[in-house]
Amino acid sequence: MINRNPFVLNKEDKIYSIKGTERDTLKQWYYLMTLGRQLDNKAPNYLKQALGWSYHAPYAGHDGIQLAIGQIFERGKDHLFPYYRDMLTVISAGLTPEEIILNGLSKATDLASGGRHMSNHFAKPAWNIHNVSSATGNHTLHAVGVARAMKYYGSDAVAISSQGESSTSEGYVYEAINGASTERLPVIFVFQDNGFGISVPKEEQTANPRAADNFHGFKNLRIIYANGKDPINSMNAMLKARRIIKEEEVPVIVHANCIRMGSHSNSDRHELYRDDAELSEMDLLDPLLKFRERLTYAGIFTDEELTEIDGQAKKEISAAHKKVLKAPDPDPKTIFDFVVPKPFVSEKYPKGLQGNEKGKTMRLIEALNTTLKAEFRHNPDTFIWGQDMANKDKGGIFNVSKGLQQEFGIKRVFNAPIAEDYIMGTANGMSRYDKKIRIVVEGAEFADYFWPAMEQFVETTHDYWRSNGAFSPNVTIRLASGGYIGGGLYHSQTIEGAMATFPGIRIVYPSYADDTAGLLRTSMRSEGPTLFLEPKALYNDPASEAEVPDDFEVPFGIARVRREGTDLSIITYGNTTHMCVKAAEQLEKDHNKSVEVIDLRSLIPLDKEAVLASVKKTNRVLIVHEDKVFGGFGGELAAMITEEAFEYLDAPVRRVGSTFTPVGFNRILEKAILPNDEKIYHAAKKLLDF
Ligand SMILES: Cc1ncc(C[n+]2csc(CCOP(=O)(O)OP(=O)(O)O)c2C)c(N)n1
Repeated sequence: MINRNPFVLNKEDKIYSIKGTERDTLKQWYYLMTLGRQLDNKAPNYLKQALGWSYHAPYAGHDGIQLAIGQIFERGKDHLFPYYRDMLTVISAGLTPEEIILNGLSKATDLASGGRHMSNHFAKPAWNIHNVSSATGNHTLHAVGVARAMKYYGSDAVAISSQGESSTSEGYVYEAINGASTERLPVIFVFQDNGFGISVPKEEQTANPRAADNFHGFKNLRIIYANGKDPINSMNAMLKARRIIKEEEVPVIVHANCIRMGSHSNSDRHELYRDDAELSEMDLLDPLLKFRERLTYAGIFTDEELTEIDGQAKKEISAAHKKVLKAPDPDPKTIFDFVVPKPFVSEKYPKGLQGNEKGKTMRLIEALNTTLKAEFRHNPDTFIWGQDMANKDKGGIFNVSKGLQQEFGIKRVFNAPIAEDYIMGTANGMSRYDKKIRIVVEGAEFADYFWPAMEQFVETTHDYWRSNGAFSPNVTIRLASGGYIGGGLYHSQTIEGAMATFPGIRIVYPSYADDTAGLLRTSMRSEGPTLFLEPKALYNDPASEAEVPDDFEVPFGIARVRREGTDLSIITYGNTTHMCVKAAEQLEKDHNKSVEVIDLRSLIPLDKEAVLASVKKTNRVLIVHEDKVFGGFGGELAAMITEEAFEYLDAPVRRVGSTFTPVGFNRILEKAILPNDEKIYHAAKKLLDF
């Protein structure tokens, strides 16, 4: 039996030729290539038989470069980000036909995702072969992130990212290559150029005939061209890339010329946009046949010997096929498994004390700053980056990160380029290196600038579920949020309403210094992503002051009763918490009404029990938040209350929030748009009178 597993070459100085390569090595390569091609040809049959594999993108024509990527990948050390066409890449890296077919048929035991992610998205997390997105090419950012960790921890591993040439037009690919070049990171970006993005020829996609040429201006970047159809040439190119990374400490693009022998995928018909002449040429250029011809022409193998190897591969596939047909399908009961990892559980404050803690009195900004520092001391594998947040004595535009770089150094505390997607994507990537790593990012300078990072935010919310629990990015995303500063558009928005629609994220929104410290600590010690929204108007507001014990921790999903009452419940969080307390106090004074104020602190997970208990006590409820009423988080709360406590209600559930407009710059406009004490007071009074 031929050993199909890759032998770790790692001989960067080696240069291959047909005649100068050991016969055994050539035999293994041929075996991998014929095995891959037979599986590639067999995949569509599964769909025809209604067994699965409904998405298959054939790789035929990319044989050389894919063999080479898999061969130079060092298992368990390097990190590989294959794309949907990379079947031979992962076979060459060591995946078995059984593992490939399990993925194709979306079985429960599929290593990549247990049937959750699309077929042809191959992965083996235990070997650092990552389960990548369908958003084509966005794993370039993950490769850069993990490479940042390789460099920081002094590893000589490399990150290999693979994609087609058309997806290099995506902005995030530019961000990835720009960043890898600036930071001089060990990444090999492989562009497999088959001339098409589905039906679109590359000349309609990109400025240069070779997409890699678009990146020539980067100082710390090398570009290598390879014949992606030829395994020998491709091996030499990939080894050269490794060699350059070692010697010059710069990232490398390997631009591999390939052909696409088939349609883009099984839902595409290339005869609709390619003519007969072009299609018939594909067969003449078939890389597997060419390799076979070279092996026999050079007298290394006879035709019979190669046919015998074809037969061995066929047998292996047939055995794998039979096994996979018996493998279990995913169980529908498991859909709620692995949405968000279990959070850090506080031993000191298991019930989340309600405000009697003793400690230094601070404002919100100091709570953030001291907790960040304390956690950086607690866990040496903690990092933070963001825009304009760390340069000598300047600790960010709001001073939250003041003193961090001086104490923890520029390798743990640093500025990011103005590229929000890069900030998020490299955080996701870096946390793939080791579970012990914790990353805090300032996701954007103002929450309103976070939108360019949305695609990586979505990615980050998917990862845990999509990988069937194998990976979740340990990232706290801090965002200076909200208005009341006369900031106008892009400086006043609060975005939790939109963000809460994504399963897979925790969202917290404190409004006092103690909760800020406690929730930040819990976020930074937890596995999985947390969106940490900071009401920036309160950073220096004395209203946010509270006593903060040194080691304070606040569990997620526990609301805090800010004021007890019996006549009306106000449910709120963030900036409006303080306004609700004031309105409640005024109602008591003016009308002798007892108003309860519940500060949610954490939106996901939500303390439903506390909300429902309060509603059942007061029978009236007002929901208040700064975000827009239309499409805001309050809509979810209102629906939940009416569904689960309708019989306790003596009045309709009402909401106060901002208008369905952007937030205006002039203070007169801002006041008309955002909620305030007065608006809350009147809405509460109406409900009390109902
Ligand atoms: C962000 C994103 N946009 C669009 C798509 C749809 N799509 C899937 S494959 C593809 C073409 C990609 O072409 P290329 O990068 O050249 O790779 P190839 O499929 O040719 O190997 C497109 C547009 C996608 N998957 N992701």
